[in-house]
Amino acid sequence: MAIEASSSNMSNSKIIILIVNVLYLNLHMQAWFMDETSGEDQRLPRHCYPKELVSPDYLAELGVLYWRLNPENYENDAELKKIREDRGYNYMDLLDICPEKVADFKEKLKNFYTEHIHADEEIRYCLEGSAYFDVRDKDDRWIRIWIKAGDLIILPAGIYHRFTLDTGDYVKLMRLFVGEPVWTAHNRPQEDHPARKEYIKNLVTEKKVEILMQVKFNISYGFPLAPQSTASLLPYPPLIDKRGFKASGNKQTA
Ligand code: KMT
Ligand code: NI
Repeated sequence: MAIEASSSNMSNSKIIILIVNVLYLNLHMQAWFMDETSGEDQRLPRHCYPKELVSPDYLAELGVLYWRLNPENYENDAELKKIREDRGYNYMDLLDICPEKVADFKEKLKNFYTEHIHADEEIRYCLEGSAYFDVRDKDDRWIRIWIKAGDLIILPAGIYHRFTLDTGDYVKLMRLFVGEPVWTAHNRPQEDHPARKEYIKNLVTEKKVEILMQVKFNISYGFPLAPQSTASLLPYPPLIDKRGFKASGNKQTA
């Protein structure tokens, strides 16, 4: 009897974990560290074994932001409208990517999958299908981000990244931009590019977190503020948000 009860409890808790997982995966884009030794097709997931999932918080630390929206309602979506207004995204176009609709498909995909940065944010809203954005983390490891219908993703200026379709071979994307779009890709290495330098400067490193925590501790316990040498690492001025990235520029078209 006791054994029966505990085994049924066990299966209940497994079911709850499963439900929580399903809800979590539905709420969040999935992201994971890639197996970089794998020579598999780039359209395959390329998980490490065992899988190493990446949290939304870690992506935010890299400056990668996302929203889950309703892709069916993109023409009248108040949430999308607000994001566009708040961030100044006054340019918009739509792009279908699949072998049938893109001229020089192979060449384009090859370029998209070549590691690069941009001088501005890269903003993509997936309306149909799915695809992968790969971004480099602080230790230069590849993180694979799986975008599906409803995922709006923002990659910060200066982050090394690349893009590929998955095995579904189709994605419909909305591209957003502040002002006249500039899609120029600067292939790696770009360590001297101003956007790259700015990105690196704003990255919240372990060291910065340590110093920030120390300063918080000092303030809480009435010790003097951090010495001058650490001032440049502090979030003031200019004010930076939790992710360590300043709000995006305010370029506007006339
Ligand atoms: C880019 O810069 O256009 C890319 O990284 C590919 C993303 S969507 C076509
Ligand atoms: Ni790009």
